[in-house]
Amino acid sequence: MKFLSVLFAAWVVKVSAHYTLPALIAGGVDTAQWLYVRQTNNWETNDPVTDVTIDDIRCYTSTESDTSSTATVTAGSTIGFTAPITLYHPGVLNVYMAQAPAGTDVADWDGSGEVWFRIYQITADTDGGETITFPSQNLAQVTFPIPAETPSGQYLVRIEHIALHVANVYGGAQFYLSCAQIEVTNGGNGTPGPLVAFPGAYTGNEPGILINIYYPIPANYTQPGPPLWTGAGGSSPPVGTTSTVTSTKASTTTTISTTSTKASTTTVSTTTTSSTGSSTGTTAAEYGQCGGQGWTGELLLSFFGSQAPLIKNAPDTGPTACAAPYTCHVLNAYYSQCY
Ligand SMILES: *[C@@H]1O[C@H](CO)[C@@H](O)[C@H](O)[C@H]1NC(C)=O
Ligand SMILES: [Cu+2]
Repeated sequence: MKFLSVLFAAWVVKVSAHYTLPALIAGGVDTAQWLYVRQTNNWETNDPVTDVTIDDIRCYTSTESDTSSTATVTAGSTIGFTAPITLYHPGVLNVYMAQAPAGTDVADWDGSGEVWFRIYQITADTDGGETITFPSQNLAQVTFPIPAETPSGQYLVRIEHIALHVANVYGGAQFYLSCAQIEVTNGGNGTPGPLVAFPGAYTGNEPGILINIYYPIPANYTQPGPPLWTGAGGSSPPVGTTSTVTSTKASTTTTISTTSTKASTTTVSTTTTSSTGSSTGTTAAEYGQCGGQGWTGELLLSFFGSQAPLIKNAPDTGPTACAAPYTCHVLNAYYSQCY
């Protein structure tokens, strides 16, 4: 048994870490990993960026120096990213675009400068302090439209999932991100903005980045980033207002401008971090520990559902279930908590 525990510990260190967003969805096709998406430093480790002031917050390619093929997509069409290991942490999501300077192939461009505009988000849902939920959690893919008004040209598309499970301290938020290379065709005459730089867009002190999502439960949530750009000349109109879309292009623009951006979320959920149901005879109270390395094999079970039988023999040293109505959530490799 001791040998097994040691083996499990090593396994956890190697593979417990996190996730990546390595593949572009374009033309309705789920393309190969790292074909149109620049290979990120964490392609093996899956580790996040936690320092918003370093260049890696842009495309996370400092050690890979990778460039990719460039996918051709039509303005107004829907593209996306897949996450082979689902976005299993509670967090929020942003998508940014940046146009390569005229005459520069996007494959030769690093995306530096105040060039990034934000086109899509999946934020957190709050209700005044009763609950906070994260609709992007556990997604295996994320799709979103390229605004129809986007001018034709070559762009980087940067997706980031900001995991907030340990964001209660500065530098605790975890940025899982990658950049795809696309060429937008049949574009419009919009002026994307406002523009921000990476690094520069975030200080790390934003209320949506430096936040304790557990206690007290936040009454409201402020999505990090500049206002969304969904077409036309400036930033998006306030949610709920009607915008006049003069473009003759597809109705996509109208939809985005006038409805919640959540409408186009693809909800593909393939894993669960809940471990209620397994039992050691006792349950943990609210905010109590219900798993983690050295606690039980339960953490591994939640990461590797199909491989669970392999680890059933891990020693139980504490409760793995939560008192009703709470459920067990994996915060990191070492700690799972009831809430
Ligand atoms: C909630 O709203 C208040 C008042 O606008 C603001 O100060 C605070 O930062 C917000 N909290 C979050 C987590 O966004
Ligand atoms: Cu993680």
